Amino acid sequence: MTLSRRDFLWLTAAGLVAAPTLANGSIKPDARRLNLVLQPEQRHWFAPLGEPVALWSFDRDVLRLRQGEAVEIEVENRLPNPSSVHWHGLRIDNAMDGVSGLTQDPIPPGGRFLYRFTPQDAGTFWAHSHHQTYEQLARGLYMPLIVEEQQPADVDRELTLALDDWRLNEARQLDTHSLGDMHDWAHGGRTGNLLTANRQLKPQLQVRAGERVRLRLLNAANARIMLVNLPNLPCWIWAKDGQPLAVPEVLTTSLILAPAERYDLVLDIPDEATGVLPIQLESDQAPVDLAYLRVDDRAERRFSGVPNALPANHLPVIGAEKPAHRVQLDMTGGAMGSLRQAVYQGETLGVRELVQRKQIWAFNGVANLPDQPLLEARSGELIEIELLNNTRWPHSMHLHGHHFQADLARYAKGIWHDTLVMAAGEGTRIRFRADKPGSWLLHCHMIEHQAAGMVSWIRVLA
Ligand SMILES: [Cu+2]
Repeated sequence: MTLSRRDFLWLTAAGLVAAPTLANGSIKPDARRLNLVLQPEQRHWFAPLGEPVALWSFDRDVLRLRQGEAVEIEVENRLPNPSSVHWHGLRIDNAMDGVSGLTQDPIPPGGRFLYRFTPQDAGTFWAHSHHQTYEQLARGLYMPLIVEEQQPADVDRELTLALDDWRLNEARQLDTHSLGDMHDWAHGGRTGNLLTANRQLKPQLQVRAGERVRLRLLNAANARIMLVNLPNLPCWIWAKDGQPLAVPEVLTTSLILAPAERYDLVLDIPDEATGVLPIQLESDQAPVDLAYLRVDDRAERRFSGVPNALPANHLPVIGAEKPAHRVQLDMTGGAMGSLRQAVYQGETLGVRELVQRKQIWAFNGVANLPDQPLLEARSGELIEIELLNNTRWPHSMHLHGHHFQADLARYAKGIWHDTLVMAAGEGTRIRFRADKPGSWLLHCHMIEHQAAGMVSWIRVLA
């Protein structure tokens, strides 16, 4: 393999991250430079009477980047633990994907890492820890990431809601004692007892009657699948996982928002709306209010009727041709499952031994990251993976570095995903074209399931 000068620059940048002064010297003049800090946070959810809740966070609420604009993001780790940052849904170089142990070493406490990339796709993404993720996500180490279109979209206002589900203990602090709880890991993952939107309790977001609003929704929870309701609001799905729908789809039921999924919605605030309009989660009992749109005023209506599609991003085309690679991914394990044994770190183990090693799920009979990839493809080849959820649980399957299409009837044909929720017992074929060389994870984003075995990877060769 020959290296171009550009390749060489990437390599040196990756190698120099521990020394910021040297890293500074390697900045390309056209890249926008940003700093991000991973840090402890005190969140005053129960003020003025309660103690603040200790979380971990990025030092900004939302990261906004621009499509096609190169950035160099220096991440500084001021946490007591190592960490790394995954730019979920961005199709960037593998070395920048932020998967500790696979694409980089974790950033030690006090350390820095320089991420350099150019977002190709405009849309709604997010950044989150990809080191000890079940713990770091539960502590709040994530942030919405918006890549702006080159032309502003046809709306009066844009809002973002990052939804989360926290588990607090009786002292109203994060329940860290139950991190790693094997019962959670074998069942539906770690669900919580406090729901937030943008890390706030039932925030009120200002709108005006008559406005068209773009609402970006992210499920940042470890494991809770959320059914989101926007009662009495005319609403269309504009994009899923950062990729616009070719034809916006009217939303008539609640929206299934699984961990790590994002939707961009278009809402028309009725001309006669007043007061507060709830955004709710369906639950077994009464719906739970997550946030409110507070109608403060009235605007002249500028937009009505079915919205135009957002401009499509330039994704590799999925043709009708025969895929170069066709593999199955047999998903097994978990409570009430039929897993009897699995290979873990090269050794075949029975269920009791697996549980001792905190493993209880398997892909193709292997618990956790196998030595060999699920498949090896060349850049440009079409891949088909048949995902078979042979468990009693839903799963939210995420492929790194690529968007894919699935043949599930509940999605319009041609919708792109980087994360796909599958019901218990469900099967689907996903198709995508191998893009950038490197090692790309495929895992469940109900993140305890990943920790307990549901993770594999593909290798893309140049
Ligand atoms: Cu899962």
